[in-house]
Amino acid sequence: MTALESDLFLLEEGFRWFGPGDPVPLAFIRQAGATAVFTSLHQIPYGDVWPREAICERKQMLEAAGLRWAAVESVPVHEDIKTGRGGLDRLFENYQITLRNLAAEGIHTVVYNFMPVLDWVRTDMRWTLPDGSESMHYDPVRFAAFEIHALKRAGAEADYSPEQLAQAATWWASLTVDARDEFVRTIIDVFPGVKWALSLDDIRKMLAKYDGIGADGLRHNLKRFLQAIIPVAEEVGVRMAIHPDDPPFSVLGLPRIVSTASDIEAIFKMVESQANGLCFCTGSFSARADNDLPEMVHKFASRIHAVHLRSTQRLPDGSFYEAKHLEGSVNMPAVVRNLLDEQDRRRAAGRADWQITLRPDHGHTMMDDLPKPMGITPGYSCIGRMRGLSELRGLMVGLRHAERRD
Ligand code: DNO
Repeated sequence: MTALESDLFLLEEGFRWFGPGDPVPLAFIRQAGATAVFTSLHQIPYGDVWPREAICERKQMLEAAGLRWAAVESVPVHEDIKTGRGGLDRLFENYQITLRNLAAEGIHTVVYNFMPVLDWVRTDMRWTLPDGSESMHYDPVRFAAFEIHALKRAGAEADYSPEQLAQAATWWASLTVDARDEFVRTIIDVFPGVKWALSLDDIRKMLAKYDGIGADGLRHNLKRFLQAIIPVAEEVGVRMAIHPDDPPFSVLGLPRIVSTASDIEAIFKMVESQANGLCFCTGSFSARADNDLPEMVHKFASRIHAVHLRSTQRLPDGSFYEAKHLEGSVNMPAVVRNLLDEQDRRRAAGRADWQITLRPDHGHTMMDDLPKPMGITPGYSCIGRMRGLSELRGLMVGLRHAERRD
């Protein structure tokens, strides 16, 4: 805890780290002012047990750098669990053992998502802003070009207007073969921390596994997962935090069930337990105009176990880009106010785990990071995230001082 954090009871400041191969070293994270880290053992294949020794080794690595392992992001959920096919008993058991091993090492917060096939989706990882820094952008027209002209998904046309279809065709026709390849990579290579080198055919095969599943089927499979996992999480004191869909609407004709306030309510009801909670990601939720973020924080407060703070700017054509952390469509002061209030409630209740940890989610690629090759995971440049974290820290300090004046 920094002096500021302990004096003003700010939210704990975290930073994501992709492990020893991350071009951003732990020393930089500490210099950015963060005290906590969100990390994962990316080297372990989805569905396998995380051995206790490997967890311990990572934890010691962080502690040697003066940082705390605040949350695992993520213990990935195997696709067979989402589609409900294959040897589920073994997968559930492995996940349970992983939770036990994490708890035994003192790691009590686990982020995961239930997005089918792809994790997050953008159509441009290097979208230049007026100041010359780079952001990430999602444009439905370009996504239509991907689905229709590259992936050739049957029925994809039905998800777009005639204008969008025409624009997509024109844009696709304007690209060289190399530009098309690069664009396709942008869309399908988005699994944080791993490079799977998936092909379009792999994506087609993965999509086919969701044939006939639909939103109800996916909910059923999430409920089955929660019923298997949450009792163990409760027993060992682990808090599971589901990450919302990014973007929070259907893509590739796939169901999305973690996009709105009513989705979250439904998930909480699947298994009523404190251990069945949420990673509140303002960036993901904010890409939808009907999500009232401060209200959602207020409503779900007690079940928020991890926080990602960033903002998106929605544009009238249905596209959005990742804005500066305090700009864009998110009312960040109101969100942070409500989070501080929740943390105060937890502290007043005498809870040992009162501290809520945030991380600045994504940042712009800017300054000295700009000329670096794509070794930087899109969105995870050091300087841009440090700027975001600094702005968020300033916001928290300002809110705390305003309270003291009242
Ligand atoms: C993107 C991230 C997500 C998130 C996972 C959690 O930058 O917010 O990839 O880590 O969806 O499981």
